[in-house]
Amino acid sequence: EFTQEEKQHIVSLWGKVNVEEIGSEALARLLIVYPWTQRFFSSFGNLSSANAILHNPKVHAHGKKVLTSFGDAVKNLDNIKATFAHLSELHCDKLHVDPENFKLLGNILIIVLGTHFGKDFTPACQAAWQKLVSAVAHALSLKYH
Ligand code: ZNH
Repeated sequence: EFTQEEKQHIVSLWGKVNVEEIGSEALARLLIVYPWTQRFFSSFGNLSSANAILHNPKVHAHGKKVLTSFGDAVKNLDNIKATFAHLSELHCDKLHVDPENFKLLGNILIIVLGTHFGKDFTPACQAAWQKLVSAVAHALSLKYH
């Protein structure tokens, strides 16, 4: 559960987020920092170097898609589990993504927000976002069986 103050931190920062820019950087960093995550994206073409990943148009498009979907959590802070129930099933049954990866992406997202927003990403703001990325990772893992 989020306090009013946490909700404010989350919503106000989200209002400044460019989902294309932050989403593509977060996914690219995931693939660079944790190279074993590349196995899920074998259809994305050239992922052979950090530079190739950073400039790969499919990585950009998918990063935007994932962060846009993440935005549904921001709009449904009181209802995150239900919001991601369907996507949890999809990632388990069809995509076979180990849920550990949701935690990795969440932490990478925090770092990208930190690099983009600098001092505006205050400790209190980070605390609220840290809670959010955990809640999303948890919600996405609930349908695993
Ligand atoms: Zn995911 C897909 C979301 C994480 C992997 N995804 C996807 C989609 C979405 C998402 C919306 C689309 C679906 C359809 O189509 O229907 N994700 C998401 C989110 C998150 C995620 C929200 C967190 C936050 N994912 C993730 C991770 C991984 C993944 C971490 C790994 C590493 N996904 C994936 C894949 C796919 C997806 C592989 C498919 C792609 C293609 O297209 O092929």
